[in-house]
Amino acid sequence: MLDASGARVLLVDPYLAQEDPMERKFLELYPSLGVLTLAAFLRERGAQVRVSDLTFARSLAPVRDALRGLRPHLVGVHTKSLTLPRALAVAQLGRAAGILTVAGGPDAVSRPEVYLEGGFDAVATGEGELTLTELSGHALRNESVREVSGIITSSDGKLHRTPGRPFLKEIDTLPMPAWDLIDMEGYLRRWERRTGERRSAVLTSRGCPFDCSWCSKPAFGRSFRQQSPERVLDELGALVRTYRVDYVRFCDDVFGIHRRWLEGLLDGLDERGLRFRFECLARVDLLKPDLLGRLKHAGLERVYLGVESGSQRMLDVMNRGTRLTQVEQVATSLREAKVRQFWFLMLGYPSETLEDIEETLRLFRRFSPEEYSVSIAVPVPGTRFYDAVKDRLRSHRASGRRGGVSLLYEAAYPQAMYRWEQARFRWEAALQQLRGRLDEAVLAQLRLAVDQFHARVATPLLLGMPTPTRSRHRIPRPRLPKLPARWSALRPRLPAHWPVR
Ligand code: B12
Ligand code: SF4
Repeated sequence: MLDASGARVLLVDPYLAQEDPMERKFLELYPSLGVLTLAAFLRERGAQVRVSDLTFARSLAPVRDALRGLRPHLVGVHTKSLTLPRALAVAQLGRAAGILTVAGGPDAVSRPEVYLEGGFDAVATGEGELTLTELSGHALRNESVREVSGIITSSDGKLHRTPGRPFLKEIDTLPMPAWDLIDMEGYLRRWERRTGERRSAVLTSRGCPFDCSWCSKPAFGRSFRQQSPERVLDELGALVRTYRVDYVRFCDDVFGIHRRWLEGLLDGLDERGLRFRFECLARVDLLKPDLLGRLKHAGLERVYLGVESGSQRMLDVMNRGTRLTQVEQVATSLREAKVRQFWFLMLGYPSETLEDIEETLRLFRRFSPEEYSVSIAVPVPGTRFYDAVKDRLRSHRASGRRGGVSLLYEAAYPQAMYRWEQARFRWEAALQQLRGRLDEAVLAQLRLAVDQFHARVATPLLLGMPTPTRSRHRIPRPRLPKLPARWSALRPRLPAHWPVR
């Protein structure tokens, strides 16, 4: 067994929530399970580990303090594309102190050259537990790390990649995340203030066997390994007992792929009397509608669904492997089981037309999920999508701060068009909120007004067409229910010169 006894290791999660407008708005804060598992693994192998989690920090001061206090042999930095500048700043601190500084995690693996040029000594590829343990031993003994498996280094501007490591076969033996090394209470209090619940994240598996062409899976590729229900129940029990967690987010790429596993977990929750509410991410082709009743009873509150598009053609282009009929079945079953559904939708994927977007909006209208997010497709380095558009990138910080909000490559339509389409989904969601409070006929009129504005004004304008009458994106005028008399004043009045079919 690899050993890191005597090594002092500082792990840094360079995320600064204060600077992330999305986080400030939606407050989706969970500690990085990758960092906490690495920390626990190293500790089990004899290293002295400290975690500098910058989530609630306002500067790099905690890293400076830890460098002075711990005098680590190795600094390991977790990376996501959002945190690139901060990660590079930490690398500079490590380098200035003469400490071996290693980057790992999704972004560094996708573009190692950026991290190596930016001051890191090495980038760890794939699963980090064994690599980091070996690197720590080398750092302690002041040995060269150049031939350690699973890393990339550079010399004379050339990258040197050592052979990768096989994935851990047995993930049941992984230690529980080192929650004690971070401000767990800070995370939980924040959630409690916002939702009244003490929320935490749990991972029951590693990897995903599917192959959606925009998805970045730099750490685990298409491998899939699942912890046993017993191991997961132990971790859940510890969170409930030690931290009084009462809401769990299962962070697996796809939760509950196998029916027997899911049944085992549900049985175990009953047997151990574990009570909490939970949410998870599922695929429409794998969610088991017949288990929804049991899941709801066990505490299932919300399911995140990667619906992505209402156009089957686009789902096929994305290599999603799902059918619209499955979306329809699952959306209906969730509604019947009274489980909230959160749909992820994506606009702006290559080859998508305005008609595809219209189909997505129609699907959204039909099923009106309780929650949703409509993002603009983000080309993440290392994906087939990124490779397809890399010559058309508008920003080198693809998937950076404005990821999902701004258009990051030259797509079929101008950015303003996608922004407007996003606004149409918001409008639709707002109308659905008004259901029950406003008459259906009024809602239909309001919907029609926006659809007409879209077809006759917004689309031609945003696509740079000279006059509204030349719009190619006409929409059929639906048959509307008659307005009750008291609402007739609200009937949208279009300017007299507008073309009316
Ligand atoms: C749960 C999750 C979240 C949660 C929790 C985030 C968090 N604090 O970790 C929430 C919902 C808040 C979230 C938010 C975001 N996420 Co997220 N998230 C995930 C998800 C599904 C699981 C993460 C996880 O726990 N993985 C399991 C652990 C064990 O794996 P790991 O972190 O990769 O770590 C292993 C290795 O990478 C390596 N390693 C990692 N760090 C280091 C460091 C060193 C030194 C070494 C040696 C090795 C090493 O060893 C670890 C153990 O083997 C992943 C997808 C995935 N499957 O990883 C996306 C993912 C990480 N998220 C992603 C993104 C883009 C985001 C956001 C930027 C989205 C946004 N625009 O807001 C934000 C970033 C916010 C943040 N806090 O950093 C992308 C990252 C892509 C990229 N290249 O950056 C991923 C990969 C999803 C995807 N396929 O696109 N996310
Ligand atoms: S998007 Fe989800 S289902 Fe598709 S490959 Fe990525 S993790 Fe797997």
